[in-house]
Amino acid sequence: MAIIDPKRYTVTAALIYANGPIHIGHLAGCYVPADIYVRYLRSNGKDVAFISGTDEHGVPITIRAKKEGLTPQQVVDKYYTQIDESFKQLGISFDIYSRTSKKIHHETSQEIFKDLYDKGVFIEETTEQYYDETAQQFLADRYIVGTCPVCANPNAYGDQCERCGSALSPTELIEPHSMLSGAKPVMRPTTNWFLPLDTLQPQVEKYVNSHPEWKTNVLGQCQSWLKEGLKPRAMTRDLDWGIPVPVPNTEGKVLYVWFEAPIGYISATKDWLIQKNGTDEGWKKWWQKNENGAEETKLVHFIGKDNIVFHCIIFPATIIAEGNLVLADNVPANEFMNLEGDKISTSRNWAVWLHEYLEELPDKQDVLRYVLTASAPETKDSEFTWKDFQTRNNSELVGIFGNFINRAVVLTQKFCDSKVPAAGELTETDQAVLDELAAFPAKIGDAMENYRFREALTFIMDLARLGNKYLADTQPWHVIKTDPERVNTIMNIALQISASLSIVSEPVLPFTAEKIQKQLGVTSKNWLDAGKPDLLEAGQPISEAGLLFEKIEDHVIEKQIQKLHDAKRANELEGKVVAPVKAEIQYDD
Ligand code: MET
Repeated sequence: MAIIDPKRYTVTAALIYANGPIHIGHLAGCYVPADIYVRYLRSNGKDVAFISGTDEHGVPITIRAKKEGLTPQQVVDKYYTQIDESFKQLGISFDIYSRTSKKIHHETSQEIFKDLYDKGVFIEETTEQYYDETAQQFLADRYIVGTCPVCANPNAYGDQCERCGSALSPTELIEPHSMLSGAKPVMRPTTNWFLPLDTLQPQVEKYVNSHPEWKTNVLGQCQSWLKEGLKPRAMTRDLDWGIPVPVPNTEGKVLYVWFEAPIGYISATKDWLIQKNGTDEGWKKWWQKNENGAEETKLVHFIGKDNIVFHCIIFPATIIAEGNLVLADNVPANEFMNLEGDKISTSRNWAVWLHEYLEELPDKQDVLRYVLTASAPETKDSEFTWKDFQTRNNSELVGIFGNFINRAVVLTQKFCDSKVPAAGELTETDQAVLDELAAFPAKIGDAMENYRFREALTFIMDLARLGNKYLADTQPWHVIKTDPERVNTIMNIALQISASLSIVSEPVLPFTAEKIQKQLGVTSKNWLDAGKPDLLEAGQPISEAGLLFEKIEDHVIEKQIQKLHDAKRANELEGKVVAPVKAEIQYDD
């Protein structure tokens, strides 16, 4: 069961591999919903730590380094900086954006590994793995190339064929050779430490089953793994990039990236405290049960669907074996967002990149946040198209939301001397609108608390619609000729709705909310103040109406679509096949 009324919230967003820039799929799947949730909690006065950072180890980093002719360190430095910067610009309000290459993370994950090792949790096992005698190293699946047994593609990888999309294991490849030296790999014994997921399965199962409130897509994946039966999984790897195994005589071995990466959330929390207070003291309250063994911290992991098994099964198994840490209360993973009818793909450059968006469409952060929330893949895969982006901006943000606030402000300037007028006697219409207004914050909040951000946004837009309808029904522009007193009441109410909108829309549209608050002089950001009929005091000045949203013209959209067509053509010329690529799903490395 979900924790009721926790003392604090630890909210994490996936530690993305620092091997490429951020695209809209990452944002819609994980980062925008996480930020909305956290902003909502903060507005409710909750004690929150919003934790994220980059995952800087594992095979994906080394592959990228090879591709770009850089060292793994150069790759992670480059992408960390870029990712951190673009998240900031989009207003993703992390308390800390850390990196798994930091000393604090190496120490924390080694400590946890050592603790489990000393408790005898791991099984030591020697297995046969492919080894490159020329390069003198064991080969990760991705480093083995050969002919696909399914479609005869001569360049299939040891984990997948990119031509036909089949998932493979290296031993299935025909004529395998090493990507590092071209040599034929040989089988060699190697010893690694395995987490006995099979023996931990009953406890993991109990944990998953105690959360029937989780999203069905998340529970579905968990159940299918559990049904198949969990198998021991190696928590160390033969690789030269990563965190050394803290056990004697283990040169050339590092911690499995999926063992240490989720621990990165804990290290990032420590990093945050160190940066804030000079010491990591106090980290336990965000990650451990209290002295009576009760969980009073609500831990929520925001991730994309490719990370479900790691956050709902493997990391919990580690936590269960460790014994002191809290388990996630919820893992509201989203499905994938597609782009213009095709799967988003980094290798095929089929994506809308955040850093490019921010540059090419400046000051439109909230438009992107809005569109990605309105069409978020909350229950199934969804689709981003530039036409939809344009329509949502022009008809919803400009036509409904911006239009309402703008009218409220402009009419106040015109009819009420740019001040909040005092309300007089209320009509039935006024009272009905104020009653409706009062009910919105709880309704929106309920959707937010239950991770239904699309629904929350629909309600927010309904509130803007309510404002538009109120102005259309009361027609202050006509009434002004006969009854200016009545106009004062109407504008007062319209401004109160606008003020509430600035609070409840803030989680989704923080830049816009800030502008509205400045225009209207709203001082409260407190969710509990939203819906009140007297949020704004009579006499308070209203400042110039700047447009909140602008119409996006066709040529802007056509340019973006053209860019995607160019990418597609370049792929065709390079002979890249348009099969969904498992390499980007990173089930395992
Ligand atoms: N690095 C992983 C990814 O990008 C996420 C790790 S979350 C602990 O899929």
